Amino acid sequence: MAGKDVQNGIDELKEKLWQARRVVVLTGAGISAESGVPTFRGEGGLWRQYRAMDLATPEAFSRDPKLVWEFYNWRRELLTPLVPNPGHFALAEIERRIPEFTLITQNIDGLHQKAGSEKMLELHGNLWWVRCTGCESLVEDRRVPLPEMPACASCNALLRPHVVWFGEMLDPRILNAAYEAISNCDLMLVVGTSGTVQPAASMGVQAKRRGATVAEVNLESTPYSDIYHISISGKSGEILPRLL
Ligand code: BV8
Ligand code: ZN
Repeated sequence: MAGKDVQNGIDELKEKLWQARRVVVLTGAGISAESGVPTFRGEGGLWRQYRAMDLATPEAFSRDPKLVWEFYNWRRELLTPLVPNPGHFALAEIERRIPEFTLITQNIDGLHQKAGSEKMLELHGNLWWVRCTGCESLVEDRRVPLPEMPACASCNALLRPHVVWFGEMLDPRILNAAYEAISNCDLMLVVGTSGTVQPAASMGVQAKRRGATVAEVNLESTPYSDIYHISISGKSGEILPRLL
């Protein structure tokens, strides 16, 4: 996308953004890429000879919980020194200026919270929280790495990462809150997601169907780039601050 088109896209999006009352933003791995977090489908998405998709499943965890915990401990170690980038901070600032704002993220890295985002929904859970496979107790545990085969403090059953694996249902309360926000927004901004994973991938189209203006900010084009009203190609860490 030539610089002029990018600037036109930004100008058009800016105008819509600052006249909107209700804004929803959906983010994916791309918004954390400039913080050094490997995206799922980029080359960084690999760990040893595994693809993230093969390990982020309940089947992988029941077959080899030790291997799956090694994968999540690797991500926890990798994330520890990383910090939010200007794209995260720009969204936190937009949240403060828009009357009704909801951030919906597919990411589990916690960088939005670190950047000051508060009105947000984590569709796929959070890497820093663990849940007991026995008593369902849910705690934030920032030890890096976690002990091998971590056990629940109260019932001693095996803990699992508090994330949504492929093939698992999303938390219905979180999903309903996301659909509520999407159904009533004036503008939806979709940032840094390849639009591969459901149900998040369909949310932009759902917003459009309900009459919202939908804009995309993404490094590459996606299956939705020609469907949304505005599509800006570039790095979210460079584009989003230009909206302020
Ligand atoms: C569900 C947590 C109902 C774990 C994640 C066939 C078989 C099996 C399942 C399915 C199937 N067909 C559909 C499904 C459902 C499945 C699915 O969608 N599969 C896809 C892959 C086909 N979905 C589910 O299973 C969901 N549950 O549907 O429940 C159900 C239940 C039972 C039975 C039937 C139905 C659960 C999905 C949640 C999975 N968990 N994460 C973990 O992280 O370890 S998803 C994972 O992928 C991350 O959360 C990530 O965010 C997400 C999506 O990826 P993206 O965020 O889009 O990242 P990606 O790398 O793909 O793209 C990055 C983009 O950024 C790129 O476009 C790139 O160009 C761009 N970019 C890069 N740098 C920048 C940038 N953009 C801007 N600036 C930059 N600097
Ligand atoms: Zn327990």
